[in-house]
Amino acid sequence: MADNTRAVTGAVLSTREEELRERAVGLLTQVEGIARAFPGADNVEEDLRLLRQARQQLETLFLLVIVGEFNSGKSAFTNALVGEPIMPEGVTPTTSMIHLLVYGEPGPDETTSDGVIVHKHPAPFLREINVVDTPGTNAILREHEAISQRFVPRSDLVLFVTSADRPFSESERAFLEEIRNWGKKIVVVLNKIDLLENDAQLNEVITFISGNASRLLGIEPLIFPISAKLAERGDPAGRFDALRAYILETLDQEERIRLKLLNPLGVADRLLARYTGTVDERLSLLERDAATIAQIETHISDYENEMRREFASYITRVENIVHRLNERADRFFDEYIRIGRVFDLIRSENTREAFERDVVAGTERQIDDTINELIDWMVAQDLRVWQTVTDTLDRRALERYRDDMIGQVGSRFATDRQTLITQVAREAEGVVDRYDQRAEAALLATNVRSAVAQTALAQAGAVSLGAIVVATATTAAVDVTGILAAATIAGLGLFILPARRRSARAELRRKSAELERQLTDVLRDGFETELARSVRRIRDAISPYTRFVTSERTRLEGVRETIGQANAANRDLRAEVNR
Ligand SMILES: Nc1nc2c(ncn2[C@@H]2O[C@H](COP(=O)(O)OP(=O)(O)OP(=O)(O)O)[C@@H](O)[C@H]2O)c(=O)[nH]1
Ligand SMILES: [Mg+2]
Repeated sequence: MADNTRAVTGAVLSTREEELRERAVGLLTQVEGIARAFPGADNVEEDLRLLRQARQQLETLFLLVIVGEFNSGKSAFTNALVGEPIMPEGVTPTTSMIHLLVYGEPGPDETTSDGVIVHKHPAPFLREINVVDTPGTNAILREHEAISQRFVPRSDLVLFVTSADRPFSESERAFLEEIRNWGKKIVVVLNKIDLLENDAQLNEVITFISGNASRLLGIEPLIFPISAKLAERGDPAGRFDALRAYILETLDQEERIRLKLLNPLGVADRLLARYTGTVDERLSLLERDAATIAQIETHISDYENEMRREFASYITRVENIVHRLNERADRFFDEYIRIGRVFDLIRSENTREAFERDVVAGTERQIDDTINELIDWMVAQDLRVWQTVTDTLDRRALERYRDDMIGQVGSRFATDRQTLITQVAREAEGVVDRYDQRAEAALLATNVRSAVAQTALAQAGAVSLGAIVVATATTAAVDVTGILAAATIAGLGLFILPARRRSARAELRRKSAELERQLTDVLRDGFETELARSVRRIRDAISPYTRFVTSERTRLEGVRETIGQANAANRDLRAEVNR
């Protein structure tokens, strides 16, 4: 052919085949990237090995792999196929390693790094096809089966050898299922037909095999009845010709290349299906984590709402106290700023004493008690929300067993995640255990005080909010009365007193309203700052968990998308190869 470009797989590929081969390599690279997105997961190393092999497999001769239960006659069949007694046969489990038969001058057997024994032989059959004889399945020697299992993904075509005296056993069904899951084409070799008495028995066995294959595995494989033993002796009763013709002629050059190109697609398919499962499992786990975090957020916003609602009632209480103070001050002026009291007014000491007795009264205590009550209540709420958060996290941490039962989530991811939740839960628990309500209240009081100290309300020497309020109110009163005493009365005379009283009251009312407003502002600011600090502390404590859930979800959504693209590429390529 004119467009032949490159010699691989023992054949010369057409441009189209070469292009498909390159696309298959591209797909394998893509799947490799996906595998690497699961660092530490159980199968990743093995998967990367498989993908490397699938890529190498595209460069080698067509690989025919003989599998089946121990003693079914795989080695005898291999010998008959190649036409040389290369493989030892035996009644007990005989073949214990993978044997690769390739064309070449015989020399000492080589063993590859992955434990495959390579035999070179100049048998004509091997010019176009490499043959692999495998250890039997279902032997008492379990590692034999594992070795063969691991090799299956490399095959371009699987010949499944079953023995006429025990066809289609349960272990054969299981092994066939494995092969099918790699997307392999399976051909059944029914061996030892010389043990059957007649054609009726043979037909019975064939019907039994094909019935079970389609019922249990959904496949309809070609079945070639043979006797390897007779074939080895060159006896036509071994019925080897049909099988040989199938392998060499039906599976012509083009068909072999097609099967070879399908090989990596089957591997990609299976790995992608598994990764899809892993991603889905992880995402559903993370979804429940996100629900837990959302639940905590709900607790936090409930807490904030409850705090603000309740705080408003405390504000009202403080406002009422100040309001009553102002009312008393108002009455005080009504009573004191009159001509009959002029001597008291002139001696401002007396006025101050009277003011403190009649107006201020227990205001300082009342305010301070209310503020302390507010602080205690805030501290109790803070502790309560911590307990709720701890409970929520603990419940999630305990759901581990249920989650684990759902499936293999991939060991490192699962343990990382579990460690994180447990850690965060422990930390929250630690906060609850060590919670010192008195110390928290003292801290809160200090914070409120220092917030007040930075405002216009600040009064030198006043340590509590109550003291500040009282000092402010008194100062205002003294200011007002002071004007009267020092300047007005002496300078302008008594006749203007009623007018001054009006303006003094107005001035005091203005100052009182200002005081009330400032006080509310200060309290609200202090409260909001403390509430924000409390909420931030909770969010900080759970943030490692929140960050993990958010970043893993984003990452896995990305991986899921990449898997989707790889699946689509795989489907397209398969359709193209099968065209
Ligand atoms: N009657 C009969 N015996 C056969 C036939 N093919 C193989 N045998 C015998 O069955 C036994 C097992 O043959 P092997 O070729 O070693 O079987 P195997 O599947 O390679 O076995 P393991 O390597 O142990 O998995 C030997 O004694 C063979 O002589 C056959 O067509 N007819
Ligand atoms: Mg053998």
